[in-house]
This record gives sequence, structure tokens and C-alpha cells, in this order.
Amino acid sequence: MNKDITYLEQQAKVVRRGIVEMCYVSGKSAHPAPALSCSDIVAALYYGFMNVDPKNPLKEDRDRFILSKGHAAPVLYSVLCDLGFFPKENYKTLRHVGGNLQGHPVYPKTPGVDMTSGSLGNGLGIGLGMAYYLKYSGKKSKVFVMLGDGEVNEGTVWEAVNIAPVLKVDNLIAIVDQNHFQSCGSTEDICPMQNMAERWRAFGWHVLECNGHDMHEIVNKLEIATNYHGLPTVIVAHTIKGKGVSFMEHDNAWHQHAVSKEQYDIAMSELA
Ligand SMILES: Cc1ncc(C[n+]2csc(CCOP(=O)(O)OP(=O)(O)O)c2C)c(N)n1
Repeated sequence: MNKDITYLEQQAKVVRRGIVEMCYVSGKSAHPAPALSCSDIVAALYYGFMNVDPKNPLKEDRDRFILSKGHAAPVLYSVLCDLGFFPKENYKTLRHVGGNLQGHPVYPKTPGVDMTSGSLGNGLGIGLGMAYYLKYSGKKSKVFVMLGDGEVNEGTVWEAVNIAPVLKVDNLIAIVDQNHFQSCGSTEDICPMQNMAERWRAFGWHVLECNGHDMHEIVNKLEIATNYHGLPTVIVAHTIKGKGVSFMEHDNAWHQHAVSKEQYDIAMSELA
């Protein structure tokens, strides 16, 4: 674990390169833009904060990461691959039937994945269950749950938001990747969730906000969240869908899209 900002910024680039590479070499239409929007936070978590071991992916005292917005799977696969959980060779199998890397994370098929996800709205409730068990059996592990801002339209999210502060699961840290888009358009047009931070605060959470692409802010807020006692923390992260690849930024056509050779070359040169 290394919290040096320059190092983490570099690792975020490594994560983004992995996303673009697997979306290209697999030849499949995957979800690059949702993965790129949370790359900085995922890099900060895995290289700077989380206790995980590629040689022992299921070790009991590990920290857990739940990609509740499971369609962003390439970001998780990229970081896990770079950490040595599986070889890069697997990139070719992204979204292939029977392949090692399914379009959405599958537990325990892919080493390092802590929960099967893809059906939106389930990660926070399951993360809450994990956090409750870990805390009240005396373990030090933290549970991090990454949600999309479209995903929080799901009612199941709010059941977990409601009960988590009551259970005082201060080892549970939710992150809302607020990129203002979902699959079919802007979250504001489809089902607005104004005052995201206020909503969570009203349910009794410890609430933080950050620019989800500023590594200083991300590390600072994660530091506060991981040391906070008595309540679960949510970090509302303000992000850009497709961040890091110019032609994907702000263009929701890249929610799910295949990457051509030409697009791959441009993206990799921008991420060099
Ligand atoms: C229960 C459920 N309903 C619908 C979908 C289809 N779906 C996949 S991604 C997506 C939009 C998610 O938007 P958001 O959470 O904002 O994530 P983003 O891709 O913008 O980061 C939807 C509706 C799903 N996966 N699960």
C-alpha cells in the first residue's frame, strides 16, 4: 500500500490502459466509459488503501470491494490483473461465453472479485451484511461499495442506506460515482437525484464529497472515511463518464461500445 499521490496518479493511468486494452483485444462491446469514470478511485483504493493478497484472494482478513455498478467490470479486472490476481492473457476472454472475465463480475470465478454483480441495486445491501459480520466478529476489514448515480434510483439501495447507520457499521464505505449519466441518457432527465449528499445525510450517514479525478482529494477523503468511528461513510464523487479518453468523455454512446483498432491507438496514445 502506497499513498504517494504521483504514484497513485500513475497507477490510475495503468488501470485506464488496461480497460482500453481489454475492451479492444476481446473484440466485444463492453463498458469502457463507466469503468473510466471510477478509475482514479479504484486505483486509490487498491494501491493505496486495501489489504488484499493476489496469492490468497479469499484470505479472511482482506478488505472487500464490491463493484455494485457491475457493468463497469473492466476497471476491476484491470486493477486485479495489474496486481497479479490473473494473467493479462485473460483480457482476450472479456465477455466471451465461458471466458474467465465475464461482462459483469462473477464470484468466485474471477480471483479477487468479492461479489457477483450486474443486477444494479444489490451491492450496498450485501456489502452491509459483510460489514456487519466483519465488525461484530472483531475483524479489522473494511468493505468498500462502488455505486453508480443511476443505480441509486433502485429502491433496494435505500433499504440499506436506511439501516446501515442504525447498525453502526463504520467499516462500510460507500462511494457514489456521480457522473450524471446512466445507460440511456442523463440521470437528471431519467430520474433526478438532486442533493445526493443531503439525501444520505438525512438517513444518518457520515457524508463526504470529492472531485473523483483529483487524487489529492480522493486520498484525503478515503483517509477520513477509513478512520471514522460510529457511522458508515459515503463519499459522493463528482466524476466524468469516460474520463481520460478524449472521445469517450461526456459521450454516453461509450456507455457500452466496442473499441476499434484506430480508437485503441488514439486512446493509448492519450494514456501514455
Ligand atoms: C436491476 C437492473 N436494471 C437495469 C439494468 C441495466 N443497466 C445497466 S447499466 C445501467 C445504467 C447504470 O447507470 P449508473 O449507475 O449511473 O452507472 P454509469 O454507467 O453511468 O456509471 C442500467 C440501467 C441493470 N444492470 N440492472
